[in-house]
Amino acid sequence: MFLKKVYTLVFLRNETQILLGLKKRGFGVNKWNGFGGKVEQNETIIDAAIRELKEECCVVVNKCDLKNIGHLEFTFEGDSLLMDVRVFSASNYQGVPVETEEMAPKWYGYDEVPFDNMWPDDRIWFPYMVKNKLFFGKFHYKGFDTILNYELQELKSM
Ligand code: 6OG
Repeated sequence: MFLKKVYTLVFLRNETQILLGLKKRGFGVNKWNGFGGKVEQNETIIDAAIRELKEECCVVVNKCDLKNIGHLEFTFEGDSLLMDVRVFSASNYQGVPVETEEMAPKWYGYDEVPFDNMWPDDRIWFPYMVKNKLFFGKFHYKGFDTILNYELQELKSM
């Protein structure tokens, strides 16, 4: 039996670039990733996505501009936690991303994404996001560097 916790993960994107943040503390420290975190009790997933993006890089996004593009499940050998991560993309937002205590933001061209300094799963599902395909993936890790097995599929709808 797994203890499931829901998380958000938001990527700001335009035609040529994607915004990543270097995580400065906590889970995934020193890795580049999208912006997000745990959905709190009595909070909708969308509201959590908006809150975390604002907290982590001071950008405001409207509900209607957040597209749910993917769903990822992560489990770790010997751990009962199942991280249920809802992935969003937005191209309309207000403000300029700035560094916070949690994240240092940086725009990357799609051909210069720093996969060597990201979660290993990203290399596998990013191509779906870049090609605007909806996706569902499950990744089982040993430690934080090794994927023991995974499944990934394109979805027709979320
Ligand atoms: P906080 O603990 O900072 O939320 N996250 C992952 N993202 C990717 N790309 N791969 C993983 O592989 C991940 N595991 C967790 C979800 C953690 C943030 O990190 C994401 C959240 O946005 C294992 O509150």
